[in-house]
Amino acid sequence: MIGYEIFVRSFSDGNEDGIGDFKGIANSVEYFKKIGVDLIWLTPHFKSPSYHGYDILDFYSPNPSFGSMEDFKEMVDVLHKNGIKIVIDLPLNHVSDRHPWFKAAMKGEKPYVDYFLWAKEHFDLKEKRHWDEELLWHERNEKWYYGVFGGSSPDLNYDNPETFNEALKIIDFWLDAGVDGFRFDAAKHIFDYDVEKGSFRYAHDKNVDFWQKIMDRARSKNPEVFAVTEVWDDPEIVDRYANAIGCSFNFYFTEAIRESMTHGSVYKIYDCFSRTMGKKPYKVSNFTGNHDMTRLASIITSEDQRKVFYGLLLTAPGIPFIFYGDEVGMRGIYDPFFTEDVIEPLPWYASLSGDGQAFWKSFKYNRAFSGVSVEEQLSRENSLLREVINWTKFRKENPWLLDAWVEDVRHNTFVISYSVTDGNRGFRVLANIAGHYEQFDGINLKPYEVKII
Ligand code: ACG
Repeated sequence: MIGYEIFVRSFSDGNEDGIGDFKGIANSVEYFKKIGVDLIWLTPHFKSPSYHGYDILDFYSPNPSFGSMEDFKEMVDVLHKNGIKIVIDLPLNHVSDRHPWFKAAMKGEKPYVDYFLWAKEHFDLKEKRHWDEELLWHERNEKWYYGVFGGSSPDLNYDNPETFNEALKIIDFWLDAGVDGFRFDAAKHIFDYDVEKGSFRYAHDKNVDFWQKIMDRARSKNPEVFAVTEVWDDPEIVDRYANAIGCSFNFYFTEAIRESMTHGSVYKIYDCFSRTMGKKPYKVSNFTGNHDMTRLASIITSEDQRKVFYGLLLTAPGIPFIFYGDEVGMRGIYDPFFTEDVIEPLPWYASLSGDGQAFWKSFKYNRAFSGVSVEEQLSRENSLLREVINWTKFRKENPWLLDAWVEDVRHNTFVISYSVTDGNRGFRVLANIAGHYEQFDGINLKPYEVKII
């Protein structure tokens, strides 16, 4: 199984309004097959006032810019008929401040007041998030409410069993609509405020228990349901959530390879493969990048080195994910105040114009005729995209990698070497991240070569 993250607005336009949509995704099945991906993750497709969609207005309606519920179901059908699974992004932690629940709560209406978290006297209302300078508490009409992702997205209070029941209803609804599973957004934030102490604190055990119950419900409806968590934290913390949910994004993989390749030494890759890819009770999900970070091609600027990245990604165990456009070398530098830079429309054509091309924003990082388009990448021999396709073919020929693990990780300064096995089958990988010849364990490696023995 190979995953592919799609930012819906930016992918493919099926109704000539310049905005990517469900129809555009259904129209792209041949592309998915060509590049070898068979598990699509859609970023939030619900009704929402923002371009990113993570602040939801209605969990039961698709964003009208992307199509109707009928269009959504048609897309799911087309994907399924072509052997492609689909998971939806589910931000259960918060809603939009324009959601009817929050509006009712602001008016003091029951039961909605208890759907949210309100300040008490001993709370520190000036406290900021631990990773940046954003405030946790927000004031409106002299009422203070909690919103870890800002005032426009108040957190839901899951100490209230009624709120939890709403979450279960949402899970049921979308599984009934035919989706194969979920990407659980902000999984470590469900309980991240200590109301006794009046300060921020992750309650990991309580969060894991929450997800376990959500998964029990999802599995009772579909025993094959697939879910992946977003827990952007140390590998040891990620483990705890992954055990309950069954799969988790391995942020350390993305970070370690980026760092190793820019610094010219594989040490971080060695540390990452040793720490995160041993035998586990869950599936690990390594990925090229996502919509919250600078794009791979803007960090690892050498295409040859990026080919090595794909070699590591597609020989490692679990479920690899490609962020749409990374396969053609899309660029974009993450700016927390302007996140649009990393979610530019996928350039289908060298000229950036033609059927299906999305246009909702102008192109800042991915210009016409810059070599970064599906058209140019498919027509050039030895392009990044052609290499990605070779690696996804390799992956398909080795489906056992899904349940494999890594053993015996070794390295010198430029070469990383590891065995991948499922207990029955296996191979050894040697990858040279440098632009010169290397020798490791008596084996010669060309510049940027990934060798499988
Ligand atoms: C998700 C989505 C994101 C979305 C939301 C809210 C959550 O992908 O698009 O925002 O629905 C934190 C959260 C994540 C969140 C990101 C954006 N992502 O935990 O759930 O912010 C540290 C912190 C992390 C933090 C990260 C951010 O620990 O918690 O992620 O910084 O940079 C090592 C360390 C690790 C450290 C990293 C980076 O890996 O181990 O701990 O992470 O280094 O330093 C959307 C929009 C937003 C909007 C919001 C409402 O994109 O613009 O505001 O919705």
